[in-house]
Amino acid sequence: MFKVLLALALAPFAFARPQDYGPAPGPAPTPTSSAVSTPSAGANQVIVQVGPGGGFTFSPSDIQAPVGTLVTFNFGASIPHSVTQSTFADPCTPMSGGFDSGLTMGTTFSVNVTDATTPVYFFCKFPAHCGLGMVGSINAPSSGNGTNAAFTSAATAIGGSESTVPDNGPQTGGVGAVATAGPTSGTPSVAGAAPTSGSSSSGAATVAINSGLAVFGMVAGVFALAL
Ligand SMILES: *[C@@H]1O[C@H](CO)[C@@H](O)[C@H](O)[C@H]1NC(C)=O
Ligand SMILES: *[C@@H]1O[C@H](CO)[C@@H](O)[C@H](O)[C@H]1NC(C)=O
Ligand SMILES: [Cu+2]
Repeated sequence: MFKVLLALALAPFAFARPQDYGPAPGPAPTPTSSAVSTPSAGANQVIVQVGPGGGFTFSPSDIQAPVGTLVTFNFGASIPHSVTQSTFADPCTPMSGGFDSGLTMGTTFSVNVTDATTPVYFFCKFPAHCGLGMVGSINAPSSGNGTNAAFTSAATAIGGSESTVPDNGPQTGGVGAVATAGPTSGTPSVAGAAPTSGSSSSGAATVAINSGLAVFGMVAGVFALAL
């Protein structure tokens, strides 16, 4: 009886564990961010929540980040969004040569800041989201022409007349900030620790570690049953 209880007690741990690090709805993302920044010794990383709380926003949306910063977008699991590079002049239109996560959910997508003097503007291509103000920027000027606020106003001015943008899947590259891979499954908590060992493998490491936790939990459950 005890063995069975132990197994039952361990089983939920195995499957709940990755979820512990998932995007927390409402005002709870603070533990996630601190869990992310603490282990990433020396590595510059900014985590951006995509559509937090079911809203049409990037949080934060006005990102200031020096060269070498990995800006990691954490896509929630509820509805698809994208982070698609555009231009100040055309907020809701993909930029030629820009990065694009493609529509995705339950994944992370990272860009590396390669030129801090070039403002990087981006939007979500899910129909209507850009016109609702689902846009953001990296290293936009804080005043004068090209601010994040002006960019957001330009997007909401387009509003319902936003044209639908086809989704051709992820596009690597970018201007001012560069993606080297498409979105990867997993949580950003472990990706936060990964930049020290490289960029493109961080998502894979996340999946491997989460799978490892699940396997550990299952093995522990089996051992308990065998006792
Ligand atoms: C980001 O790009 C810089 C070069 O601009 C490179 O030195 C650095 O290793 C890159 N960081 C990541 C995490 O890919
Ligand atoms: C305003 O800033 C944007 C983004 O940097 C730039 O593309 C545009 O040319 C600027 N316009 C003027 C009038 O300086
Ligand atoms: Cu969206």
